[in-house]
Parts: sequence; C-alpha cells; structure tokens
Amino acid sequence: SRRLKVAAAQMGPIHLADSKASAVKRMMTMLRQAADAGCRFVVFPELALTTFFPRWWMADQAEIDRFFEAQMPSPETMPLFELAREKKVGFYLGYAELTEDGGRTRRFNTSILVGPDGRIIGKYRKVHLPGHSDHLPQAPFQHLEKRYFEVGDLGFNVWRMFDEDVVMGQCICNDRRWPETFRVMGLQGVEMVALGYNTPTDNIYFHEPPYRRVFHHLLSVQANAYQNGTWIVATAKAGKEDGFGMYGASVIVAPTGEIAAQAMSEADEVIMFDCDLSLGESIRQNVFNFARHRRPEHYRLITER
Ligand code: CDT
Repeated sequence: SRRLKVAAAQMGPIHLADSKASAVKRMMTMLRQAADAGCRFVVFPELALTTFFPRWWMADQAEIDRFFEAQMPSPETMPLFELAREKKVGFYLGYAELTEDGGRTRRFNTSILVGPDGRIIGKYRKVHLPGHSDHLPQAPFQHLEKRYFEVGDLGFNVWRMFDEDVVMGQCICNDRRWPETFRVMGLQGVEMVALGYNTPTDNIYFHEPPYRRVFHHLLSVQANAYQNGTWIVATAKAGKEDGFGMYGASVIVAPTGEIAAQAMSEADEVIMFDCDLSLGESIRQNVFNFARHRRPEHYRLITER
C-alpha cells in the first residue's frame, strides 16, 4: 500500500507584538520534530506568521500591510524553507499575500504547497472569506477578512507531490465548511487535503456555546473526508491571542471520516499519522464512485444560483 506519514503542526497564540521570525522559529522546531519522527509532510495553520489580524479594525493601509508578504519565501521564512529542504519534508503554509498585478495592488489570504526539495509547487487563494467589511464597534472583536482580502481567483486545484505519488489539495479555514470545496477537488481525484484555520471560540454574530463550534469543525472535516474518500489534515492556530480565544482540535481525518489523530492542547503541538493512501480508493471505487453514481444533471441549481 502507498503510505505517507504526515504531521499537523498546530500553533499556539501569536500576539500582536510577536515577530514573524519568532513564529518561524516555532515552526522550525515542530518541523524538526515531525521530520525526526519520519514525517514527510507538515501542515501549518492559516496566516501562520502573524496574529489573526482580521480581528483588529485598522484604517491605515501601511499598518495593515505589515501583516502581508510581498514575496515568498520572504526573508523571515527562508530558514523554514531551507530546513525543510535539508530534512526532505514538504509543507503547507498559510500567509497573507500582497501582489502587484497590472499596476494594481492585490491582497489574498493564501496558502502554498512546498515540495520536499523546498520549491513552491502550488498556490491557493481563499475563496470563502467569512466575516464582514465594516467596523462593528459593539462586537468584542472584528472578523474583517472581507475588508482585508479579495476573494481568491485560482479555484480549487490539486497537485501531484512526492514523486507524483500523492494527489494533494489545499484550502483554508472557512472553506472546510462548504461541500463544494471538497467536491471540486474530489472530482480531480484528491487523496489528501491540507488546510489551516483560525477559528474564534466565540461567535460574534449570534450566541453558540464553544463546544458546538468545535463540533461543527469536526463535523465538516469528517463528512467531507468520507464523502470524497480523502485524507484531510486540518491544523489550527489556537489559544488566546492578546486575550482573544481560538479553539485547537487540529485533526488528521481518514477517508472513512474517522479521526486518526487529534491535538489535545491549544498550544504548539505536533500530531502525526502514517496515512495509508489506498484507504480512500475503496471508497472512491464503491460508495462514492463519482463516474457511476453521481447525477450532475440534477445538481444544476448549485452552480446557477
Ligand atoms: N479564519 C476563518 O475563516 N475563520 C472562520 C470563522 C467563522 S466566524 C466569522 C471559520 O469558518 O472557522
């Protein structure tokens, strides 16, 4: 059977005052731990280099742009890329991307797949941006992804990694709640999806208990893994950033929908699993054999509305 030992490198809080270099140092410690245990792929969180800055209202664009990367690898992340190449470990990294496009500055909530040779092989820009774009002074904190980022323009793709052996997909945080995210990758034969997230423990729009927030996270990744016969590696940035809580519950989910490994803390924590990639094949060849059983002629409304 084909196997890939992977790690979810959950991160504890990154405060406003923390430097990108200090976040990278923490990531390198975890990458080393994963590599020494035989992992060949490590998934880091969404916006892994900084605090989850969409919680802060900022009007000054220069202040906002401090959280963004105009190049990747950046000077701060270069040591992570070098360590990964030395250890021959691939990784997924989420960051805020600033790019010049035909004289226009564009900003995206982005993730990349980096091969074990240290080269960027795939980029994704977050499609489902949650939150709001105006200032909500009554709310305990903001969720300004719709203000600070454009909707991603690259779609949901898959890439062959590890000597063409593994069909890898990627998405970011809120995308995991949408079945369309995974079905589009499923239709391209995805075998493993890497995703990072930052999910506040409290809902600022309507009240719900924190345990229900974790339940909806697990429900989403477990159902989407099963319904597409794919592994999902979901990695949190967790804990209290400057007093604002985000849950952990990073998980490695099997194509059966079962949780193979789960983080116990809201701090830096590496969880690992030796994934059998053929496990998804029996699901994709039987119950979710798309070619045999899907009926897209009855799904038209999904793309028309
Ligand atoms: N980062 C991110 O996408 N977080 C959202 C919070 C939703 S509440 C606005 C999530 O879906 O987990």
